[in-house]
Amino acid sequence: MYISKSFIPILKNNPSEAKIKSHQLMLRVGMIKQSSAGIYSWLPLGFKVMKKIEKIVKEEQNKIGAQEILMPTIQSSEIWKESGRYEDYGEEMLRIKDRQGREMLFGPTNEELVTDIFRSSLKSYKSLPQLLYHIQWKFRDEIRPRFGIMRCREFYMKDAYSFDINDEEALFSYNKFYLSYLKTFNRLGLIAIPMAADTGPIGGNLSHEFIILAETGESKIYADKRIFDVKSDDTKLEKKSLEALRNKFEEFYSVTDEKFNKNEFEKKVKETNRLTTKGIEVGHIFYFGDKYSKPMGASVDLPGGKKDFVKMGSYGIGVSRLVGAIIEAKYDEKNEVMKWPISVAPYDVSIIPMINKNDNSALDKASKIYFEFEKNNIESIIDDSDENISSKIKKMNLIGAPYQIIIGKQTDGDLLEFKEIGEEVQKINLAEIIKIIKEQKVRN
Ligand code: P5A
Repeated sequence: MYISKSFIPILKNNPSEAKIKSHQLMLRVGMIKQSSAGIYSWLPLGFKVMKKIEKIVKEEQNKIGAQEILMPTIQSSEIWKESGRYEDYGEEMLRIKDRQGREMLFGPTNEELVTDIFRSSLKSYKSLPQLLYHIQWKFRDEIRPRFGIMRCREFYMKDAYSFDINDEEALFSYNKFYLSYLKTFNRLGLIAIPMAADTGPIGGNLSHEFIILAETGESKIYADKRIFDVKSDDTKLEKKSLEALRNKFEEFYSVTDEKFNKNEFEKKVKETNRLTTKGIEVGHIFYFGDKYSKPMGASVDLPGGKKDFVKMGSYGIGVSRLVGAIIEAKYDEKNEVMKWPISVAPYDVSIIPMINKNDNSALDKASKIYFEFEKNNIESIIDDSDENISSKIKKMNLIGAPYQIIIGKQTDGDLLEFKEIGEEVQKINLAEIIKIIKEQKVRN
């Protein structure tokens, strides 16, 4: 992409309405544009990042055998009356009447709709387990939407649902998502810690939030620091291995505000290991058994001829929130430098030529490099404007491609000034640069 042709509306200064760094940066580099309170349009740069996050989320869902579907955003109130949540959900639910006067709503979540799909399609235990997921816009009429896309009214969520024959199998499904979440967040360059959490309006008695640490987070957390050392790499998709993983994490105290108990915390965690801080909830998983299947009559035939209600769980990831969460984790606000993990970076590398009025040689060189990158599936962005080199670097530091090439007067022959954001400049040739970037991309 040439910056002159791009739709990246950059602001000179930080927008004053934004209180946290992710919101500031997203407005500053034109990733999003507010259309009304808590509702945003996604502009090219922001949309690119969100789509890359979505792709990783999908890949990790597919790996545990979840199948993708797509349910609508607008739902009928009927199924919510069956589950009993139509009244309970309260003012957070956006209710709409169609031209026939039917009560509809913009889905805040999909437990009812997916239970309805299940009950009308599958009848036998032989079809179990089933894991279904979709990635779709949700609407929650939050009282105080804030921090840009972090707590907004319309947001993009991956929600998955599991259907099992009994508690034991359902727990196996739950644990598969538990592992897949750790892997997903890891690929996004984040360290997300599973924490025992409240179930709120979704229900059930087993639930974990996945939290990344950030001072600006809205969730208060209490943890034993040693939980950060727990590794999940060697976990297999087998009951025992997954249980062992959960046990490894659960050895260490880690809870959100609602589950916090001061005495317990002080008893279980010695003072030097106590961590009290804030975090951002990027995922949340629930096990609620027959909370929906029972009132909605979603049952299966069991081996002996009896019937039972299918046991369900649901599993959410805030795909749009993750864009902000990654910025909170990676943006160096003081120096105004963003470095996206290469797995989700809007561009892999920025090319910054020093352009003089009567001399196009740096731009020509930049264009050649650009096409060479393209051939190698490396996405680059060239700043072909006639601004001076330091304001170009500033701009590219905000856009946050993790690598930069600067083409200045000193550039001669094959050697290029190449740097990874935050590291020293190296003088190497294009083939070596391509090799470095490709290796990083494969690893992620
Ligand atoms: C799980 C999937 C659920 O809705 N039902 C289906 C369950 N869980 S949840 O915790 O309420 O939401 C899942 C994730 O969605 C993100 N999220 C939000 N993102 C932006 N703005 C909001 N207002 C918002 N509300 C929830 C969070 O990442 C949450 O973990």
